[in-house]
Amino acid sequence: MTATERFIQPSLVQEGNSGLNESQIKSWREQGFALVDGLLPSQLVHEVTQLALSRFPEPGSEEASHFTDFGGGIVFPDQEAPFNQLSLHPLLLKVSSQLLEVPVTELRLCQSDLWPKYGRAPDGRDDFDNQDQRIHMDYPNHTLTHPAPWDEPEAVEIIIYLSDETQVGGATAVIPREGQNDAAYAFPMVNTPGVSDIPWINDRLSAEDWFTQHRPAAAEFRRHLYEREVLTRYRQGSVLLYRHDTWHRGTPLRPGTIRLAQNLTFRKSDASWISTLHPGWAWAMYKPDQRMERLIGDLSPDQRSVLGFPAPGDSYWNPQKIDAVEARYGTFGFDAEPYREQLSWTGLY
Ligand SMILES: O=C(O)CCC(=O)C(=O)O
Ligand SMILES: [Fe+2]
Repeated sequence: MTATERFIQPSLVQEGNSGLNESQIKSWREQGFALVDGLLPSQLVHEVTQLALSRFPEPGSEEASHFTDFGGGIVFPDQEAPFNQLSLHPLLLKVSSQLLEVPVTELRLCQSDLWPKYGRAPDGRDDFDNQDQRIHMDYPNHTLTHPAPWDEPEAVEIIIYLSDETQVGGATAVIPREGQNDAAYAFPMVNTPGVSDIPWINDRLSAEDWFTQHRPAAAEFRRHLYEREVLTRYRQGSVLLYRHDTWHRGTPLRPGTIRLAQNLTFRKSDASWISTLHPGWAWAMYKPDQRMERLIGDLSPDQRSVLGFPAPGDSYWNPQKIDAVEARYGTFGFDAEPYREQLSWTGLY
């Protein structure tokens, strides 16, 4: 394959906010990913991009040269609304519900962070450098167990790109799964850093050196993975839908550039072994700016349920609890009606 053939272009989602089309769903279910465009409103994508650019160092600056790994990103819930709105955008919830085949109320947000990646020359990269990543799966730092068999997916992983690949490079490389008997995806999937006694190395050259020295058979297996890579030709607002058990990696950016990407995971509510990646809602409720409380007030009942807030009709609710929660959040615009309505429908009260 030539380099241009290895690039894949995003495909447009269905019109009228109807989410993914059949072939996008099939691509995610069978190959382990779908790269889509037109899902998210460009105005909101633009606002979040501007917000992020104002928070992170300029490319080429001394400060930027210290961003060689993760951390220091914007995490959910942020003090500014656009980031939170994008994290819980109804169309992200819709596509996750399409892919996992559960109602939105049975989804849980367990990651939303936005981080910058800066293009740098190849010299001086340490083991943890994220510029030229080793091929990997993401599950080792998300789940306490091992991903369930392929046809029982428990989570959707998402990258929202806020930059343009033709300007900054840094495509995500993905290995399309080729059917039930694809050796690359044979169960259990353990030839990835951070699993068993394989050290958590991020940099491609260091990681593959380690495999060559300590696990020659796995090194050979991984060499075949690299040969099968396809590259995402993303634009600003493109969305990569993938999985914790999809082989993939970040590839180098053009030196002197910045790439912004937001990573999210929605899991099924009963998959409690998939952990929330960042400090989470509880620490946010310790902030004097009351960002979490304001957010609870603003969200729809479906969006709240994705944070673990009981949905209307949940057996948690009774009139006393609804009154109490309304007393807590009423000043933030919380509307208790949908919760009351569903109570009366159950006929219990
Ligand atoms: O940078 C990318 O495109 C992918 C990043 C990634 O795979 C990761 O951080 O685990
Ligand atoms: Fe990854």
